[in-house]
Amino acid sequence: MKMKILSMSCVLCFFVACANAQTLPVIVEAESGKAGSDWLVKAEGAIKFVTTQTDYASRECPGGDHKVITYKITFPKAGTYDLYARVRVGSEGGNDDSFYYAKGFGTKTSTADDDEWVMCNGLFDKGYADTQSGSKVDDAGSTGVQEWKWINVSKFNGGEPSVSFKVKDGALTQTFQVGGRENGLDIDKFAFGLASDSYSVQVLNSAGAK
Ligand SMILES: [Ca+2]
Ligand SMILES: [Ca+2]
Repeated sequence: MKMKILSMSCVLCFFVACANAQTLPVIVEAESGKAGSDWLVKAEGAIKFVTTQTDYASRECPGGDHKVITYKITFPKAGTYDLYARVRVGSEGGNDDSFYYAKGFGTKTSTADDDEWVMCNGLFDKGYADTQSGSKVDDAGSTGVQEWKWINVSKFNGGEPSVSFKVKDGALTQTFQVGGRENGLDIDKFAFGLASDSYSVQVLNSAGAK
């Protein structure tokens, strides 16, 4: 009987260890990229973020290199990753709530209509706020404007079908680009998390925190 209890507790330990083995998301500070001239880096307290100075150059794509930010990201391992974004929509709500992200890794053409870029629009009432710290960011969520919030961009159709990002062995370092669309949207950071895992607001906020 004692052996049985012992082996049961071993099994429990094993499951707890597995639960803790979740791969942490890769955090990409929005202000860490090579930004085109339309982007401003701002700071509020400990938070640094980016925001576009002008409204649309195009309603289908960034519309110019001045609207693009380029990141180099090294992933810990191969896999399919979801893209998350931590954003804050301005007081004009539906006029302050969109950006573009590249449809897959690599350097895209900033003026290439919509086949190289995904529109991520309609964020004004989406997202998971910091107050929802235990909530899993498994979809777009529902939170208002003028507060920081996380969105699983890869699980949200913001005007165009969303995409996930495939990382292969031997090619762990990748180029990723985003583009400005509406002004009034602040972007603090992005995260790439394995599509097979889910992450709470708390985990997304604490991973890579500095
Ligand atoms: Ca605006
Ligand atoms: Ca930031």
